[in-house]
Amino acid sequence: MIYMANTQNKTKFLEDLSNAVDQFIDRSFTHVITISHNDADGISCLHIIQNLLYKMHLNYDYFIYNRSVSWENYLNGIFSSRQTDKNAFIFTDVGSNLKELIPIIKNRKEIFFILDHHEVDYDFHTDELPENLFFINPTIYGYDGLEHIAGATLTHMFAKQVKPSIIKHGWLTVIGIAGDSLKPMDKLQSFNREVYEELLEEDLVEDKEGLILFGSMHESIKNGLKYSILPFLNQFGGESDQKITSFLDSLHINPKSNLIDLSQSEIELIQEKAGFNSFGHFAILPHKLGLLRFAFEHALLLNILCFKNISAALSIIQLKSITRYAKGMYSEYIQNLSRNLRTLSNEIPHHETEKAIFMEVKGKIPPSSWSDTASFSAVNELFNPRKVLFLGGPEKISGTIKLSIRCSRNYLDNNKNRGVNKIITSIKKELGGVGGGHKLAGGIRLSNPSYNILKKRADEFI
Ligand SMILES: [Mn+2]
Repeated sequence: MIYMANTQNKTKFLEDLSNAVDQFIDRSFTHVITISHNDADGISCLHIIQNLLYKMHLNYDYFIYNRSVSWENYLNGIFSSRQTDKNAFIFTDVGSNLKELIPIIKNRKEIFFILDHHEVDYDFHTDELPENLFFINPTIYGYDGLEHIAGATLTHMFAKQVKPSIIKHGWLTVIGIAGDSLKPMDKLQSFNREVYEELLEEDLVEDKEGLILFGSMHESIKNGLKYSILPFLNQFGGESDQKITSFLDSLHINPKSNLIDLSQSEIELIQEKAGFNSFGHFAILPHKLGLLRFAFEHALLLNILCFKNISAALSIIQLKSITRYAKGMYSEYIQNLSRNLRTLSNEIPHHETEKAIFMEVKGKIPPSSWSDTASFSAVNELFNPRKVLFLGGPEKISGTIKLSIRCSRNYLDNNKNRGVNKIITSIKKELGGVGGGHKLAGGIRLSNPSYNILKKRADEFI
């Protein structure tokens, strides 16, 4: 049968999960290779699996995959010439590129476990799955990988079923959830919510409520307002200290007080006078200190480090407090991002069609920041959330036009889930170019003439 479920089938999903767990236990492997994604969710998955394998006294190696090369090239660098079904591969959060992976796996003797929450890249038949592959992906049973289940949530469920004591490492799961969902904890749904509540009951994480200024929860209220990236506050984000200090002075609130120590009445006063509403729940990792206590900020730090220095990302998740190096990276990132979001929110669309907004930001925002600026302007709905955002400009090295393409959740709900990846596919079909992505985010490089056609006829591709 073809899996293209629109209604959720929890029973079937849990059956797949249990089957994979049984196989993983019964086959008593001698060596395991685990491969995970280079982001906060992926690093959390990796550490959950590593803890599991350690508890099982299994030998293992691990690798990080950033999806920049094909699976074939990547795995050729890892596969051993001695193949045996006593060796297992566990892939977590690295995508479900079954079209590429099935032919590779079919020709191997090792046993593969794919734990993933990204959509499968084509309409596959379950009878196509090779016997040495156990594929667990809740999106084929109608779940949404962004809303319902993070990679770390799925990995947590798998690991806990193998060894219940793995729950002690559940704080790792919360980092994955915070990094992928980008939501206050009271907005979690489905498996993310179930697992989070279970961890709260076990006192492995703490849930607090207060003013949500993600990116800066560990800061003073002054810096919180200035450097919050979720929500990005139009009136304060990237503004001068003086403007924010005088606002807080006028409310008789000490600008230096810790954001998380504000009283209920102070929070209400700030929200009322500034005209925004961002009260909600956030997660605290009780055994960590400073910035690392805050699940969202911890996850964001991992995401930043994954791009700058992957080994720093892998080591910081094991540390109790942040290093000076990482702290520097973090502040630089957050300052740049809030400045870029300010720049962008001051601009009017440079070209607009019925369904698209084009922002040409060359010279205003550095190219290395285009992607993140586009992402956070979409999640903050800085542009009409019913349109698709194309942000970018000419890139010197490649001599092409580089575009980051984003849409909002709101957009997907109103356009039958036809998201960015599908738009990119139809652009490539007619105009060429290189690129790809997911429902909410993606990117493409186009020639100048193609870009001009795209601007004129954007609505046809959307
Ligand atoms: Mn993920």
